[in-house]
Amino acid sequence: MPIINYRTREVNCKIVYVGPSLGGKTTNIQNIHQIIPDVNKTKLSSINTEGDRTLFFDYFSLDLDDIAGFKTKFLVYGVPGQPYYRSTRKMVLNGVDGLVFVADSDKSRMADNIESLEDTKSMLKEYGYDYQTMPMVFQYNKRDLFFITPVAEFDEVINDRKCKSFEAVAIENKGVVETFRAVCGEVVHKLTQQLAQQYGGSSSFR
Ligand SMILES: Nc1nc2c(ncn2[C@@H]2O[C@H](COP(=O)(O)OP(=O)(O)O)[C@@H](O)[C@H]2O)c(=O)[nH]1
Ligand SMILES: [Mg+2]
Repeated sequence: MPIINYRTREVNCKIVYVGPSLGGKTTNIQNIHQIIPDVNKTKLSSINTEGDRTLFFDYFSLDLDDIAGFKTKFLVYGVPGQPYYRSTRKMVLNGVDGLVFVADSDKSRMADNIESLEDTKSMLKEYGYDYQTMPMVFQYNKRDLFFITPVAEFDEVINDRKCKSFEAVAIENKGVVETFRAVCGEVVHKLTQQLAQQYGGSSSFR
C-alpha cells in the first residue's frame, strides 16, 4: 500500500526493479531518468563497482501530476542482483508498491532468471506481501542477442501471473519507457481502487 499523507494530500509509490544480476536493471533506470524532464526529478544515485554492477541500489524519485487530488511521487529503485547481496535487496523491497522483473534473454541465463524470481517471491513472503496481487510487469531484455529465450518460454516459465510483459533492448532504449509506464499504470490503478474503498466507494476525493 503506498504511503498516503492525508494532511498534506501526498502519496509516495515505491517501484522496484528486480531480476538477475547484469540483466539490465540499472540500464533501464538510467535511461528512464535521462528521458524525464529535469523539473520534476531528483538526481539518480547509483553506487557501482568497476564491473558496472549495482553495489547498493539505484534510486531516483519523480513527481507526477495529481491523482484524485493527491500529489503523487514515484520512488524508483533498482536492487543489486548478485545472490550475495540478498540483505540489501530485501531492504530495498521493504514497502514496495510495484515491481518490474527484468529478465535476461540470454539463453544461458534462464536458471538465473528463475532463481531471481524465486528469491523475489520468498522475500515478498517474508514481508507478508502477496506476490499474486502485487502490481507487476515483466521485461524480457536483451532481445538483440543471438541466442535468446523465446517469448513463449518466458511467458510460460517466468511470467507465471500473466502480467503485462515487454520485449526490450535497454541499451538501445527499446521497451524501457513502455515498461515503466506500464508499472506506473498498475500501481496507480491499485492506488485509486484503495482510495475509493477508503472514501466509501466515491470516485471523487477532492
Ligand atoms: N546486449 C545487450 N546488453 C545489455 C542490454 N541491457 C543492458 N545490457 C548490458 O548488460 C550489462 C549489465 O547491465 P546493468 O544495467 O548494469 O544490469 P543490472 O545488473 O541488472 O543492473 C551492461 O554491460 C549493459 O550495457 C541489452 O538490451 N542488450
Ligand atoms: Mg545494477
